[in-house]
Amino acid sequence: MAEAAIRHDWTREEALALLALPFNDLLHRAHDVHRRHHDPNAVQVSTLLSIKTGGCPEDCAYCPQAARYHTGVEAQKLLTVEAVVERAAAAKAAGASRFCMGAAWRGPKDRDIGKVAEIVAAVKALGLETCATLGLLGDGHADKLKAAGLDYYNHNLDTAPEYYGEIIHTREYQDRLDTLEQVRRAGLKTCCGGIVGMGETREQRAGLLQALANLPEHPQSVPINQLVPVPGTPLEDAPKLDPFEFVRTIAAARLMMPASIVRLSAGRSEMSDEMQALAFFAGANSIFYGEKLLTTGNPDVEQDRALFARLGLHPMEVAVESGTVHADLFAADTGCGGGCGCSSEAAVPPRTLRGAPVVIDGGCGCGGGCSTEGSCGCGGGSCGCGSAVEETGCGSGCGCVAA
Ligand code: SAM
Ligand code: DTB
Ligand code: SF4
Repeated sequence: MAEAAIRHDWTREEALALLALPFNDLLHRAHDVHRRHHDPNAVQVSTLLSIKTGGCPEDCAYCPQAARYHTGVEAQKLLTVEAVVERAAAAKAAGASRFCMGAAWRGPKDRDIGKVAEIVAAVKALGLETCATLGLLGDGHADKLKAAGLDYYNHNLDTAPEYYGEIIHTREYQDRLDTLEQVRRAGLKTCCGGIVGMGETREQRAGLLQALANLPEHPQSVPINQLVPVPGTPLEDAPKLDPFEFVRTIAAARLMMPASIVRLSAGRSEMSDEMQALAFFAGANSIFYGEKLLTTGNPDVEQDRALFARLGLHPMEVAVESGTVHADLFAADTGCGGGCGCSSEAAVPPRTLRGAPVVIDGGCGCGGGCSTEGSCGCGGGSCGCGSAVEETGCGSGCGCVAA
């Protein structure tokens, strides 16, 4: 199947025409393109942590962390390296492959960047992909973050250029484009999307997608957030968006940025399982995983594990410097990679990679009798190679058949 063209010349009319297609036609087209570019059953799994909460001087009308709104979010200082590492390790153990760190700043000061770089390096050392969202970047900031091991920088366009002035007055659209330029120049991957359900029109949703798709490079990751209306913010009473309109936005994002990972981002707590399933069908292939976003709620891990199992979804495999990591939402129950006949095994689907069985080394601890232990020879976690052990590529000298 041929891949769809990667275009940067989308007109507003074209984007709007996609959003206006009959729902079935739109979903059919989006799902077709999705299958040509992606494994339709693989979903990238990221966990988010607010490393510096609240007290932000900006006036983003959706944001519970803006100091000027009375939302009950208390301002806190930047977390310590140790505190962040503890949360990142827990996220990894629960099955996340990327750790995204957010700070309620207009942008980091020079003195902040060194501290965040230290945090990024420590999280990266756990074998996780790293992402940060710190606001507008100053000279040299992106390079320093890249040098520390940052993989992605998240900076959203948020909405269409012509609606932006209704939402934010303390920074310009162009400021955002400038930060995105710095991110690309530093060789970081871009995570850039927006929010829908802020009272914008369909044409303005088309405008957001047009602005994203016509960036010099499509963002590798495109978060589509549904507004989480927080009491105390100017948008607390924004009219609720029709769920089909949200799914249409995901589908159009998939069609306009065929190779990008599209994240079904904030707002999942308010979505039914059926709506999320439609969004995955329409081309979403990433989620935030874990009970909290930055300050608001997200589905709990058990709910997401159950949803993945019901839909036959599996976490996307990601490449990190130490090899390939198979995020495994299910293994986290006992740390066992499955195949051992333990009580949680029923929840562990069989895994293969390029046709070969995959052994997850989670410190199995199942007391032996695990069929995969026998073939791997690593004793169920004593091989010491870190995270995911593949029979075909462990490379750690642990004595497994392929080592
Ligand atoms: N302060 C930095 C900035 O604004 O770039 C980083 C953190 S900020 C919270 C990151 C993004 O979260 C925003 O650009 C916005 O898209 C999203 N966001 C914030 N509040 C939200 C809400 N109530 N609902 C949905 N998305 C939200
Ligand atoms: C993004 O696009 N969405 C995330 C992440 N990037 C930083 C943030 C969602 C925040 C939702 C409101 C809150 O939890 O404070
Ligand atoms: Fe501050 Fe970011 Fe919230 Fe805007 S979105 S108020 S910049 S934390």
